Amino acid sequence: MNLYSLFQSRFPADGAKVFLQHARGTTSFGEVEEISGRYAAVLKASGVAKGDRVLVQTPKSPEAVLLYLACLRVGAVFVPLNTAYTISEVAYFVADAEPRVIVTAPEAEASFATRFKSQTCEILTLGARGDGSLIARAKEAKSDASVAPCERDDLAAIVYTSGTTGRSKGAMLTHANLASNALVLHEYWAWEPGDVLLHALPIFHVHGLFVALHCALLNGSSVIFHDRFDTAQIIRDLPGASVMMGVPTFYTRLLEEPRFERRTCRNVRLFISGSAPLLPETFAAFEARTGHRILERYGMTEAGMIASNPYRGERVAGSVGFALPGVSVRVVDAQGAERPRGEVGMLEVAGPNVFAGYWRMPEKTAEAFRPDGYLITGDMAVIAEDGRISIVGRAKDLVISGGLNVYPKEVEDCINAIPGVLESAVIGLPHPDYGEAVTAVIVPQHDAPIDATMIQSRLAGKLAKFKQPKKIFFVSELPRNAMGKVQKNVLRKKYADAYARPHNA
Ligand code: MLC
Ligand code: AMP
Repeated sequence: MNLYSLFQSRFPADGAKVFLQHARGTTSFGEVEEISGRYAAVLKASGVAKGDRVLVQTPKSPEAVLLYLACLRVGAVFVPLNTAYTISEVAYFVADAEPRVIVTAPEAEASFATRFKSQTCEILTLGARGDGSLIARAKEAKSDASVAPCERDDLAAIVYTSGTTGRSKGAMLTHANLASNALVLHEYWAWEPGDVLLHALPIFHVHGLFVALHCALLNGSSVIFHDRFDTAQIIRDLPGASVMMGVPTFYTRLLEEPRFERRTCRNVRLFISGSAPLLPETFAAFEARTGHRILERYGMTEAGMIASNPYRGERVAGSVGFALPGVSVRVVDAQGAERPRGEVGMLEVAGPNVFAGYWRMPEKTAEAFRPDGYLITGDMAVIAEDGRISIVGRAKDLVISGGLNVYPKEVEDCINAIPGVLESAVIGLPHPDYGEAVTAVIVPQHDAPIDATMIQSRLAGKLAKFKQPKKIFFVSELPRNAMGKVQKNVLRKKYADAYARPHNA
């Protein structure tokens, strides 16, 4: 079944019910049907057929949500990109995904047209205010009421995740992957009629796009739709919401604000956190301030949501709860042998939520799976006797900053290419706002006149801002083990307090 048909089957009978409530007005469920049908007609007129990729790098807007739904309706493969990516980064995704249509912001149209003129694809635009050529054409189009029939394995989206090798991989997610995960979460988190979701996450990642929006769509719920996370606006709108989802940074930022209090949360029944570890201190401080125990869940792009603390049972700080219904997990040793309960090992997962592999990378797909079909997550975990899971570390060299993944290898490659740099190591260090902050430790070539400002300016055009190091340290050599491997744990220890707040702050 097409995922859109599943949503459609749950839309409220009253088409006037508001789906998105946003700064420029509202979008009703009736308008979702009508306008996504118009966008679908525009996409088809641009030559998009089932299976074609539509690559989208636009600011967050209600229209961008409808564009996603339009892609589902056509059976096209939605390829969302972080708005922070530079055009050099986008060029990689365009070459890899070979989209039939690219949708970008109006202000980026000229540079996209120049850069991608050799591609056989059409460029449409969609701006933050609902402007752009997509919208202009949609106004002239007749809404296409059809929904492409889909098989289980048909792709709904390709979501790029960076890799430990520094090259991004496109995770292929099927209609069945997304539908199964959405249905399970909707049930597990006990969505109720009348629930209102406060949405401040970006919509280019699984958290904001799939986890949050799919639950609301399945519930026929209204969504208070913010274009970004802004603490003051959240405090203003939270009293009208019953569910909020966020990365841990959302919760630490709210706690920084004295105006955020129990009264602000008077109508909320559920706060959910994920995408990065929620510190037990944040969990405790949030409960003390609001009376709410944040429900932490765990997932990854390749598998959607994997585990969650229970809605009614005990929510334990530092634990991500239990494998979701229909999802199997196990912890294994370095050889892949299953470890007993209570022991640390690599977490592996299987189930209908697990993706169909990496786009055009069969060897990377093979490396990601065990022969029996379990996906190797790269996360280290313990499963207790009762099945409760705690994520205790990462085997993959990855930094998660404010819920955004940064692969050190990609940043190191860029730094090492700068003249005057001998080598570098990029690490994540504890940060009070972002959880972890990207940090570079650089060995200059002998007497090379390089400094942090010069390195930052060289990285600016190449890497998205969130991947750029927040601090840079220079050393004469990197610590290595007997095998010659850089000991990042030694560096993490040495610079552990680099972002610590002064005690009297
Ligand atoms: C923005 N900046 C960041 C950053 N976000 N730097 C490091 N880490 C981040 N996450 C940059 C900005 O470009 C800006 O640069 C400067 O840092 C300060 O910006 P800010 O005002 O702090 O940024 P803000 O816009 O407030 O964004 C912070 C944030 C945002 C945490 C609200 O990054 C965010 O919404 N994160 C959520 C990411 C997410 O959805 N992850 C889910 C992935 S799915 P300048 O130019 O000002 O110097 C997944 C699976 C799962 O992981 O389990 O869910
Ligand atoms: P992504 O590749 O962006 O989907 O990020 C997935 C990764 O985020 C996982 O493999 C984990 O390392 C991390 N992650 C997500 N949720 C949690 C959580 N609740 N606790 C710890 N790590 C998490």
